[in-house]
Amino acid sequence: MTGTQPDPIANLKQQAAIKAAALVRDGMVVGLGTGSTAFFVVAELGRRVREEGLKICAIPTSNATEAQAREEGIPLTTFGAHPELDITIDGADEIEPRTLNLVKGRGGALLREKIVASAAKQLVIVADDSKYVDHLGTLCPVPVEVIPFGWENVAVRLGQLGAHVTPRKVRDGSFYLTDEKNLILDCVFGPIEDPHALGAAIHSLVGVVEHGLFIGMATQTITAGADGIRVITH
Ligand code: ABF
Repeated sequence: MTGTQPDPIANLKQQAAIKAAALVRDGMVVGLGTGSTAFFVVAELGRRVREEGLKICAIPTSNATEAQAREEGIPLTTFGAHPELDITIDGADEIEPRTLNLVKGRGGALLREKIVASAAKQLVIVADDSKYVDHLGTLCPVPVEVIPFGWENVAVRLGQLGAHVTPRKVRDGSFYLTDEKNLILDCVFGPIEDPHALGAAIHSLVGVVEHGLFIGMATQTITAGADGIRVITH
C-alpha cells in the first residue's frame, strides 16, 4: 500500500493543538471547537482522557465535534449543568496578531462557537500561521448567520455596509443550513479598518443572529509555522 504523503499544514495544526490541549487540567469544563485544527485538539484531549485519566467534561460547538468527542470518549455536558466554562479551544479563519481579533465561521458553526467562546474564562485559538492577517477581511468573507425569513432584505442592508453578499449553498445548490437551521450570508468586505464598529453595525440589522467577527474575545493564540510554535497572550 503506498504511504500517504505527510501533510505539513496538518502537522502544524496538530502541533498547535497539542500545545493548547496541554492547558486543560482535571476538573475543567471545556468548550470544544470546530474545524480541522480543533479536530486535533479533540483527538489529543481524548487521548489524555483515555491514557492519562484526565477528568474533564466538555460542550461541543457543533454536531460534528460532538460526534468526534463521543468517539474519543470525552464526557459531554450541557449549559444546564455548567453555564460557565473554564476554557474553550477553537480554530479561526483569520487572526489579527496585534489585537487577537478574529474571523471565524467558515465551517458554518459560528453561532455555537461564539456562545461557547463567550461562556468560557479563556478562549484559546489554535491555527497554523497562515491565518495571520494585518486586517481582518483580507483572506476570507465574514460569515453572517441570519434567520431564513426575510434574508434577502438583510443581504441588501449588508450590501449598504459595504459587503459583497453571497448566500452559502451546498453542492446540490440548496441553502447551507446551520445546526440551528439558519442561513449563512458570506460577506466580502475587503480589509476591515474598524472590525468592532462593523461588528456592531452588522449586529444592529434585524434578522441577523450572529456574525463571524470575534472582537476582544480571544485570550491567547497558539500557532505553528516553519519557525515553530508562537504563543500570543492578551
Ligand atoms: C472553526 O475553525 C471556525 O470558526 C473556523 O472556520 C475554523 C477554521 O478551520 P480550520 O481549523 O480547519 O482552518 O472554529
